[in-house]
Amino acid sequence: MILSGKTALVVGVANKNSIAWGIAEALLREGAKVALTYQNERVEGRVRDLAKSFDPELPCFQLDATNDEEIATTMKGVGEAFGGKLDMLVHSVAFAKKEDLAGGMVETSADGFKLAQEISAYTLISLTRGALPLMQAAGGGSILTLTYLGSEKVIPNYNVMGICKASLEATTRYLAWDLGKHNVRVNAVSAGPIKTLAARGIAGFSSVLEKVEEKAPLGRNVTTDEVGNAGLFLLSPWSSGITGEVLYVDCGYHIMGM
Ligand code: NAD
Ligand code: 0WE
Repeated sequence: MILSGKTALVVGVANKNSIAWGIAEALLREGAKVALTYQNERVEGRVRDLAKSFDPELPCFQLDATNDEEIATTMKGVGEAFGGKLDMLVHSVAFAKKEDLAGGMVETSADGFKLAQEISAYTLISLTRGALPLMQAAGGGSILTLTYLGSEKVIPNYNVMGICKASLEATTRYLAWDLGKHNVRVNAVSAGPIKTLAARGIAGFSSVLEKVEEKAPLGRNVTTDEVGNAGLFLLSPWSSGITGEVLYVDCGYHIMGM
């Protein structure tokens, strides 16, 4: 098992369909010790049940990623659970107001823009800063975030999230540059559309899935397991020469021009 003796903190599990859970499962399968966070009391029960289904001892922490105190408390708890060392961090967090994921881009409010950027891009910086001392203690680390094609091509209605994902991908590169000296790598997986909780509220999501089936070289949509395995690769020593990269896990959809 490639990850035996390694430790990971996974941020962004809401339920069993979450991409973050697919990544956590892959890490656990390869022998890693994993800690999870849940955003608030609303999802706490579900996340704790998922954690228990794997291991009753699996550490879980409440973490709203925009709350610096909760980041500090989480990192303290992770340090205590994992002997002061952390090898891997997964950032699988995004949010925009529902009204900003439909209609005209030109209607986007300053509040909606700032909120989406703070949650969907800035939290990669704040979580990385929180995890850095534990990764330095481990002699280095690997950080993974989740992005989407809407960062570089227009996907109608993805709107402000597309701008946030462009910002997130640039953040990935700048953090990779900054943290290389600590042997910490920072990469992103650009996943194809998947029917998760974050996709459920979105009008016309089924047509996005259908378009991929029609156009992608593999003629189908990607699964959470496939994203989990690609995430595992970028988090593990198998990718030790890769940093600042965006890896597409989308059944090839993004290569098509028509
Ligand atoms: P999901 O709803 O399961 O996960 C989103 C997570 O973000 C939830 O666990 C939620 O609790 C968390 N979150 C939101 N605001 C937060 C905050 N302030 N603090 C802490 N956590 C917060 O949906 P998902 O599809 O698994 O999304 C995970 C990531 O994957 C997101 O970054 C999303 O943009 C990205 N992504 C999703 C798809 C897709 O089609 N589902 C495709 C590509 C990329
Ligand atoms: O990143 C995402 C979605 C993230 C997301 C989802 C929601 C739904 C509920 C962020 N904020 C919210 N806010 C809510 O209130 N994806 C990659 C999935 C997605 O969303 C789309 C897509 C795809 C794909 C929106 C329009 C078009 C395609």
